[in-house]
Amino acid sequence: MSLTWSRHPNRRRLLLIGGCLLFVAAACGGAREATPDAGTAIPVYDPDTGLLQELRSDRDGDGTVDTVARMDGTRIVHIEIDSDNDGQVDRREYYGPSDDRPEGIIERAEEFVGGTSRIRRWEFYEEGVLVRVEEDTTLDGQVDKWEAYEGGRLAMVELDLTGGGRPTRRLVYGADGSVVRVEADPDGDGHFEPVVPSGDAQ
Ligand SMILES: [Ca+2]
Ligand SMILES: [Ca+2]
Ligand SMILES: [Ca+2]
Repeated sequence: MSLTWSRHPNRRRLLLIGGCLLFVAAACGGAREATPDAGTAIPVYDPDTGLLQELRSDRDGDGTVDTVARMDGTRIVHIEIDSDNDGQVDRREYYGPSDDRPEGIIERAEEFVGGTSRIRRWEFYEEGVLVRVEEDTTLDGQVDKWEAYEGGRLAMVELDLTGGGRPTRRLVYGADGSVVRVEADPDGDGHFEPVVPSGDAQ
């Protein structure tokens, strides 16, 4: 079973299940290596309480730990991922308790501007499924892109094209992933009007 990390919620779910099983396997084997083999995780225990504190894994198999799950016993508190191997955390996922999943369930995630603690992307989950994303694509500290998901599917993207701090353009997506409607609110009154393609204008 692999610990490969994925943006896909269903694959992430597999990661969690896999991580817990690997934890059990590693604990039974008494693994204490400084660097985990690809696809395995190193457990780190509190020396006083004996409780599991971290699961460290090498997601890309380059011999360096890049993914650390902070644990409260067998439950994940958060996962930190260094996706570009520069020693700085690029993404942090926060987990909460779940009746169905003893390892916990993802509630939200943050992605950082390279090498800093500034957040560029916020993800929000319900029942482990992505429902909403906010993003600062221009890296000026202000959200300028909003995504809404339905059943894990991208349903709508809103964009701030004027830098005013609110959406002025809206893209509505169909079930097949294509854009079915474009709307605009150029005067910022919160009322969006359909954008008529220039070739269709009378
Ligand atoms: Ca690595
Ligand atoms: Ca990094
Ligand atoms: Ca921005």
